[in-house]
Amino acid sequence: MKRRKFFGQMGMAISGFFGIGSLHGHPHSRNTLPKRLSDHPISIGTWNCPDAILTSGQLMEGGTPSLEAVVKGVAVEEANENNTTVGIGASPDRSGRVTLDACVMNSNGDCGAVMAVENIVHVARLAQHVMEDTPHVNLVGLGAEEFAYSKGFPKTQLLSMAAEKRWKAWLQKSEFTPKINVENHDTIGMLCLDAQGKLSGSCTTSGLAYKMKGRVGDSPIIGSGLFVDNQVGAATATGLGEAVIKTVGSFLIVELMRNGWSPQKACEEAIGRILSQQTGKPDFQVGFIAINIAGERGAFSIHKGFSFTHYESGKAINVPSSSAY
Ligand code: SD4
Repeated sequence: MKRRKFFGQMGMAISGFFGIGSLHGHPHSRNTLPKRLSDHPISIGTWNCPDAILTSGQLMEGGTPSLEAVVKGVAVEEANENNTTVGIGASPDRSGRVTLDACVMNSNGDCGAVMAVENIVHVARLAQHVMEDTPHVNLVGLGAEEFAYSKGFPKTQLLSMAAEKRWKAWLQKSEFTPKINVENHDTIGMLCLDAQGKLSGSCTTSGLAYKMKGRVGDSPIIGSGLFVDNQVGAATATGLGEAVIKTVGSFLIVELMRNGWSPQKACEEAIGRILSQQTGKPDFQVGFIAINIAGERGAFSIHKGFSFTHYESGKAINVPSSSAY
């Protein structure tokens, strides 16, 4: 039954994608994509990230395009040693290495990503270089690191003393249990819509604390951790990446919006898709945020505790997300 429901829903999304049918007529769909309500820039990010959101929002107010705003915005968290899931100060894998993942996507549908990169703080900017200066989309590991040096990025020790201490304490038991709490989930996914109506996004993370060496989650995977389509909207994810990858969550949300779903209903459906693959209440967290080109936003998570931050009239406002449980 569960499988039938899942494939039924998938079929609807696929038929919309190929243009051989549509979701119009579905209770959550509208007949046309909404028009933009105002030309005020919009910035929205996962979790409580006021400084990052203020940075991107104010840059766009000053005329900076959304891609530059989003990369500079997430850079605030990459440089924040107190954020244990992004950039410098992040938690290492179980072998003690801090490895970072990031991606960017712009209003033309161009994208770039780096995965499992050591010694580089600003991996979202590095992903932008992959997008703009190489014929590729993904660079991983040492290749990405060497590419960073060729672009002038400095080599930086990412493992902070505090993170090393936490890792050594974890080694005592070495139990890998991705917990539903903010300490394990501070990945920043950010979506920006500038005054010209150009949409860009970025997602940057160290992934799950004490992951296996070589593990890559959803955050740098285009379509899973982030997807942007300037005709429709954008979505980004945080939480247990394996669950997001299995349902290609961000792409799903954008496709539902293409078929007339509001960002909120589309986020709820993407969480529903994950839940339909589980028996009972899952012991992991996933949260999505989305905006459409009209500037409407949505957010939904499996469990309580997820929040998002958005830019409004010169302020960054943190709002708790609604959730399935
Ligand atoms: C991952 N989605 O690597 C990331 C983890 C995360 O806040 O979102 N942490 O699976």
